[in-house]
Amino acid sequence: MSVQLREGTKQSHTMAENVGFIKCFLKGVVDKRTYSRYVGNFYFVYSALEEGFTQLRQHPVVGKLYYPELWRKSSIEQDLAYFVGPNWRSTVQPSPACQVYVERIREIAKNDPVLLVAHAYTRYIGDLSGGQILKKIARRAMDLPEGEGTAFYDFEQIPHEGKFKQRYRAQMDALGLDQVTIDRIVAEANYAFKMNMDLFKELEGNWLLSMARLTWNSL
Ligand code: 1FH
Repeated sequence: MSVQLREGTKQSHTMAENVGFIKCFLKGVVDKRTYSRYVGNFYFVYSALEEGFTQLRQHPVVGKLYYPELWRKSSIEQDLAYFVGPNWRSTVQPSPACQVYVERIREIAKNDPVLLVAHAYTRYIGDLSGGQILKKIARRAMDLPEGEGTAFYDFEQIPHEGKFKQRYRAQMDALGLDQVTIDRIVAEANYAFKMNMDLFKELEGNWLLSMARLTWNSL
């Protein structure tokens, strides 16, 4: 199943990399305001995902992928405190695309739990793969001091990201799922990629506004 997930989402990955906000992010053009919206949305996404895995800890399939060392909620809380300030909880809100994403995670946690595997794969394996590159870019783009605002990318309880990914893939392969279920999970992973893209697209609009505002203010 791990191979089918990788092959089956390759195209979605390429598409996601090509969203304007991400292209700019990769070039190092991102402001703190847009970035805190980005991380803020992920606070709600990971909260829903991790709540789902907590509730389903005893589930015969989903319970086998219970790895709290992957969880991002508390690291994102640290980053939001840095970017937004101590009162971030009263200001940070999920965007419309974020609400769709969160609702989908809640719905499948309730009605079709095996599909949560697709969401964990898309985010966590992605975080473990591209995270270190994104961390460097974020630090450089926003001129962040060492160790500030990048907790999102640090897996303190996972010393070897590559080894952990291998273990995780092996665990997915050992779930013993039938082909119909695997196909449904691959389809859900592509939907997860699409919802990520929708989040990035929203930010693209916000980012353009921020840049216009900056330009205006410096005239
Ligand atoms: Fe990725 N990704 N990713 N990625 N990614 C890799 C593998 C995965 C980037 C780099 C890499 C996203 C984004 C970016 C996944 C999900 C998501 C690998 C490793 C690299 C180097 C390939 C390997 O091991 O052979 C970069 C750079 C990104 C920014 C442009 C977003 C779209 C994630 C989904 C939401 C997943 C699931 C994998 C694992 C594949 C596998 O099964 O092996 C990214 C795009 C990040 C936009 C932020 C914004």
